[in-house]
Amino acid sequence: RKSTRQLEWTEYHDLEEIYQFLRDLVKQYPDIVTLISAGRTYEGRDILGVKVSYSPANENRTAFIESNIHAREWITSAVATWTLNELLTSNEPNVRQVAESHDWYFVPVFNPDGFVYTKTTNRMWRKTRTPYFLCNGVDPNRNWGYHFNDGGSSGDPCSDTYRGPSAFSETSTRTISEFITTIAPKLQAYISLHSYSQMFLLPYGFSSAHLDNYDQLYEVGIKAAASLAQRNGTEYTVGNIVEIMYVASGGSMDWVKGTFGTPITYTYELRDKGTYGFILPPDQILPCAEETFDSLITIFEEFDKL
Ligand code: ING
Ligand code: ZN
Repeated sequence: RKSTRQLEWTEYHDLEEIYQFLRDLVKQYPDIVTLISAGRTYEGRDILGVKVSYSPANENRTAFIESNIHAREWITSAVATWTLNELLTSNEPNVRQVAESHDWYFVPVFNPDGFVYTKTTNRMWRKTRTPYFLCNGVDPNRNWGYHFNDGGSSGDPCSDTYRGPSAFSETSTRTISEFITTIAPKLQAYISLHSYSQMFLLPYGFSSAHLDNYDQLYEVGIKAAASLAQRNGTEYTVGNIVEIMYVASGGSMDWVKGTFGTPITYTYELRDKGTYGFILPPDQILPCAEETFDSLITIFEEFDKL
């Protein structure tokens, strides 16, 4: 199919290219990939994603991959789309096993309004674009309805971590949360991709307590970090959000974990550790995606044998 332009992961793409990639996958794998609308935005954009399913028997092992909830973290949607492609095309037996024994949801751009703004106007934009008084935007990872406004968020609309006037004030977080609620009973895993710092973050962002299945997540996280490091030597730290980073309440992973008790919940802070920060050069997309993918496979292999 020469007419469609495949993503190549040698450069960062804009929203329409990413959406076209999703639509093309549906055409290419009509029995396996379906297009979903996970929500919409303040500016009226659709929040597109795909469901990948090799068998209806996989329903109760559903994994959800979130990326680009923060607009400037371009590497996260690049890694997510690469991962999606790899699950569909890899010939490695262990990858096929993981890919075909789970249902997958990918929503590569959680914050389309902010993402478009980073392409047109301000590369370092983080938030949504909803106007509030003299400023624009809510931090969409401080706006979710579990321990909303319980530390590490701002009440100032001009702050980069503005939590919004109320939980789910943002059209995007509210509509995505409604979508997640429809599949939540089946969720085995919720993986959130951020950058940067090279970390595996475990719930919760409002508390340093080791809650729920912290020990299990930590143990598997260490194994995931080891398999990630094996490819290129990239080192990741594993731990509770508050303990290894900072207090941050109202995040999406906290809401999923706290509301539905989803067993596998990780937030990745992808490359690098600050040399380029959010402006990670495109020649790092592939190595970053490959090593991240190795760790994801390890996470599912480890949890599936527990
Ligand atoms: N990091 C995340 C942030 O929103 C995080 C870390 C994850 C906080 C999950 C709370 C919950 O600040 C980046 N880089 O955005
Ligand atoms: Zn982020």
